[in-house]
Amino acid sequence: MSLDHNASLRDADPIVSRIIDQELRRQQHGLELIASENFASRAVIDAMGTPLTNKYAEGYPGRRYYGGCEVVDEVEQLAIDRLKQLFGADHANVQPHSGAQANFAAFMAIVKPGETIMGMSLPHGGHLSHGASVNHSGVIWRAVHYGVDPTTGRIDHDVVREQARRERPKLIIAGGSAYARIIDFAVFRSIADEVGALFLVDMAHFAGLVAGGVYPSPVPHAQIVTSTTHKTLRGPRAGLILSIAEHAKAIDKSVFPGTQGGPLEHVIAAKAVAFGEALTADFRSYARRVVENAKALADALVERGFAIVSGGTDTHLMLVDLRPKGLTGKVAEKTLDQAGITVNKNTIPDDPQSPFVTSGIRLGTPALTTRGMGRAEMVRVAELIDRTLTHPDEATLGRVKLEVEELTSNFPLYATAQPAGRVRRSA
Ligand code: DSN
Repeated sequence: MSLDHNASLRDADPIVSRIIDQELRRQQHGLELIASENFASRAVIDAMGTPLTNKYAEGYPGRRYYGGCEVVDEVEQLAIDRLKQLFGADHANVQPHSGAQANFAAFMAIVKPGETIMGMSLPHGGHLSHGASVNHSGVIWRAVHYGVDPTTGRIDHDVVREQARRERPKLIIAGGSAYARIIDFAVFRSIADEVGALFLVDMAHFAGLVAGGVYPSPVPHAQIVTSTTHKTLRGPRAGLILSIAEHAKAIDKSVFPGTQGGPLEHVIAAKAVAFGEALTADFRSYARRVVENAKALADALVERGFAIVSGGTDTHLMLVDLRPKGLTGKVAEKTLDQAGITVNKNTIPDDPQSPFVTSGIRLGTPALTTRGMGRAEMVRVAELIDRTLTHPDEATLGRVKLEVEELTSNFPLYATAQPAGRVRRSA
């Protein structure tokens, strides 16, 4: 370990350096199908690894509690401006450290503790931070949940309306982490208006698809929209909040000083880069290909006897019901991992198994699409998944792993990477 301030990571801390290199190699040589993951560009990663991490900047651009903020003011304002332009929002807060932080700050801004919030249930595809009992949001607020229709696997808006009329929530939340279909935001807003609730959309999963014009925007319908920045949006690991002008002050106060201290300006700089990327025509083409690939993967799996909840997907993700194959999500995740295919086990609606076992896996195409893979590769991926899960013996796992390496080597990732994960040296 060296304290030489100018030493490279490799020289200063070879242990951490080796671990980062190992993770880089894992990402380069594996098939990444986790629906919430993606590969940020070198530019995004570079922006994060900069001296902006050194700066305290509590407050907002032009209104800080520290001196020396004129430079980070510029980068934060740029991120705000690009984000507002990207989604056509009145107000943007780019400081939330994560999606869960964004949700907590947003809820605190508009709902009093003890009041009722209504979101999608976690086992039906919602999110922990939308009032799940194990999350503080389920303790601070009285949380009620809607699910999907057991036969269609889709949200039944009439059922949601009835439940809202009964429960009279102060906040209705749409969005989640494992729902593959387009959500009708106009209907949700009409339900919220009818019962006197505010409407919030958590677009963490599909934000990049909205930015790319292949998923309807929630911004014209919801008073508040939250998101992460690292999933389909392909930015750094972090969060954001958009709102109508009326809630701007309350949102800002709730993020800082309400729930966070100093903003991570190096991450905000990386958000600015990602929002700039998402404003390009190339990003629109990327978003379109993500959805095309997801449909191709779902179709190819169905052809091989897999069941997809709701019969398919409109987005970047799908939920595979493994019961017809006699497998659990836990076994499938572990087996695929051994073949270099990374997925996550996931509950399916009304899952008979526990969340640690599950009857499903969730698959997504944002990361493989970033590598440049297309529909032909999705058919190959479905075939590799099928082979692995049908014959999980050592010989098959070994052969599939070799084929995964061959496939991924045709779509290089961070190809000119420097040692220790430095994908390019910053000045
Ligand atoms: N954990 C994320 C996901 O995988 O969808 C949601 O926050």
